[in-house]
Amino acid sequence: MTLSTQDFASPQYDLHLANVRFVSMMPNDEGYQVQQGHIYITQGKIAAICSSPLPDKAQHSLDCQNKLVTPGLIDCHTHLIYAGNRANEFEMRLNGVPYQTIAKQGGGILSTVKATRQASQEQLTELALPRLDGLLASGVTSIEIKSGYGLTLKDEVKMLRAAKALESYRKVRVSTTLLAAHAVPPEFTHEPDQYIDLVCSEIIPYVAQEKLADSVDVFCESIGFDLEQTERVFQTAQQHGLAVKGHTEQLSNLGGSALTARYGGLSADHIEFLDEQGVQAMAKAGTVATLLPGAFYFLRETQLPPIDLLRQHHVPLALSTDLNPGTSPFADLTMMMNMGCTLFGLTPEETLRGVTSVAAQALGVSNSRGQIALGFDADLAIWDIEHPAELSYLQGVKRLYARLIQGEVSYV
Ligand code: DI6
Ligand code: FE
Repeated sequence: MTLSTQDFASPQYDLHLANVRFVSMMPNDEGYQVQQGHIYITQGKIAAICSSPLPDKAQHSLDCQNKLVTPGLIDCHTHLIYAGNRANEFEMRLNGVPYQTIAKQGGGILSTVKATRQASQEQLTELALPRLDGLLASGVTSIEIKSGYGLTLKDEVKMLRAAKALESYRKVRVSTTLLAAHAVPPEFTHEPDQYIDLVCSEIIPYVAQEKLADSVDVFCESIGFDLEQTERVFQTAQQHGLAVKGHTEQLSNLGGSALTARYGGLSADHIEFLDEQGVQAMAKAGTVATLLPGAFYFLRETQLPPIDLLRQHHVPLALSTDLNPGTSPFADLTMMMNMGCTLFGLTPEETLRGVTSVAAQALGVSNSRGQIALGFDADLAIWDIEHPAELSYLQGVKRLYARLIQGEVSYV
């Protein structure tokens, strides 16, 4: 099964994916609706979907021999760029020291900040490649990457540039998020408000002007930033035309998700401690709930996100790795689909929506990615599986045949 080039005078399509079975993941579909047919791609977009081959010719054709095609998976919440690792803290936690205590003693996020500040932009990109390769092997075509381990203008910018540079090393689409408000840096330990002044007066304006980030995120938590500080960051982000999202209700209920919703946030993420008021606010604003079972699992949390309430209020559920060195060292999105089912009780169908169409919504790209639909970007994953539920089921076995990004085929 190789890509064959045919010699047609003026082909109407660039690529014909022949004999596919596919799940479109369109919002109004009921169930998976595995369909059979042919997908035609022109200029990186899905130009035709039909049950039998078209008479019009395509320049290239790939016989998929009934393999299953899904939208390319989207990992909508990662901290992929960092230096060092925190295996020692994992060990400390298992010896009984809580995550929050480690953080308060200058470990946790701040230990990664130290290592990340010491690394060059090029080193950060290079260190991220093996982790990125893990995600790509699990079918990822788009990934969001946050800063947040620099906490100075220079180091946050370095992280965002290192993240974007990954696109020139691998076939992947990177969205970037400024998370300067991830932790209070050591220079500001006793003046967190002054750090927020710096974030609002210098870091956000520079990042917006240089177009280094698509969104701005805040860790709204007792070991992060309070509601007032979070709101100042959101206001400034909006003034600079950047979307907002939040790390909210992960370890306690501060009301950060409702605040994120009030600012029209794309997503509120973690949300284990979210209450019904927060759920209602998110439903009203159309804010996506991003579930991160890897962090829940790795921190051995017991408070489950309010999945039933979110369903009742029709809040869209995204699912992501939260890949980071402290709370979710997992570079595999299908493994998160498995954990979404086993730990949070999601159905395999919900998890597939959560890493395709809903993840696209969490990144503000739902009009062009995350579905197999006419006019959408031809970002696809081709799998050696029978049924989409298998993605949430078997783990540790290579099932990805190929990925397509804007119609370009790659076999990793
Ligand atoms: N919540 C998390 O789980 C990550 N960031 C956040 O705000 C943890 C990041 C880390 O521990 O390095
Ligand atoms: Fe996170």
